Amino acid sequence: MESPIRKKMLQAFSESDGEFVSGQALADFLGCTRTAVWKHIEELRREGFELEAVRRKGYRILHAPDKVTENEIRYGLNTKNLGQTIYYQESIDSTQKKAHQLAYDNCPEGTLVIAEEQTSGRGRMTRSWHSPKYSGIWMSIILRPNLPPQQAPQFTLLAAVAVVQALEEVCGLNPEIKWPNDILINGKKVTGILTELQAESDKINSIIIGIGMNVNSKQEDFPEELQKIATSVAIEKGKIVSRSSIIQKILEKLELYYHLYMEKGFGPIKLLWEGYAISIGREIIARTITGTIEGKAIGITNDGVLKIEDSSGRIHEIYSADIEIQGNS
Ligand code: BT5
Repeated sequence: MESPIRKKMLQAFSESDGEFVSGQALADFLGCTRTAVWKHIEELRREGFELEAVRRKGYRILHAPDKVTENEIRYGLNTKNLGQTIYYQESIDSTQKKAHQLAYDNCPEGTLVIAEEQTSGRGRMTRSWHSPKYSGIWMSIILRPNLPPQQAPQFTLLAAVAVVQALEEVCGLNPEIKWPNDILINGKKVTGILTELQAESDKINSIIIGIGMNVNSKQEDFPEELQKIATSVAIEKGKIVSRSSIIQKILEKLELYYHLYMEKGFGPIKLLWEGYAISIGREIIARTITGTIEGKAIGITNDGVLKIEDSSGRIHEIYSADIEIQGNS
């Protein structure tokens, strides 16, 4: 975690909206000396913040670096809970793994675990998730809804809606969702979501939502086996994009839809989700742990479970699977 004083300092800059904040005002606000203010300003510079210092006016931030440190994310973040506690590491094995530990140790709800790179990023089951340094968003968020464990898979769909809308609003892209956890642009995967649980038999203790998004990777940065199936925000947009602004928007949307969900249930989320889903109405192949089902995806239930109608008219309910859309694998 980073220094609480610097956290407060960024809050002061954030509120000043690009205007100068005097050294004295900062010192008063932080309850420290002007020399201490100067030291923290230097620390921000070392982190890549570009700060202008003008005599008799004070300091202002000209440019925040594109890192995903606690400071970067907090500067301009508009949430009440989500991302208000941040655990950042330059390099980590898996943010998901760390989030499990923090959740177990009773960290505050909304805690965000984020890293510039993951050395053992993971997907569902035993799959790995390619997470190279600085080029993507590798993060996990801890929620503590008072719900039965069966409802947890709905959070994957809720998170998918938040991610799609963040990409629309921040980047002007039009991603689609492939049930349950893939976000695609032009048929290629830009984001994967991994929802995991700590629960007792009838009650969720923590939901850990892992989000992996390729942001500034170039096509040749992907390993051979991902070249044909993966894409990034920068590839689709044709330019580099700030990761922290996408993260902030995802956190804001997640908070919004989390509250909506707790107030009104899954219904409104389901409607939004359906508006972005590509698999619905298509012929698909669903590979589950127990076997393969082919048929038409006819929708999701009110619980977020996928319904497939096979050629004999039988309807299957699928809780978890890999989906291949026919003629568009
Ligand atoms: C997922 O699994 O899509 C969930 C990925 C979640 C990653 C996040 S990053 C932060 C947090 N910490 C973690 O350790 N994990 C979470 P699944 O549906 O099982 O898809 C995995 C498959 O996606 C792999 O087998 C590859 O084929 C493919 N893949 C791996 N890395 C990729 C990447 N960077 N971009 C696109 N596809 C990738």
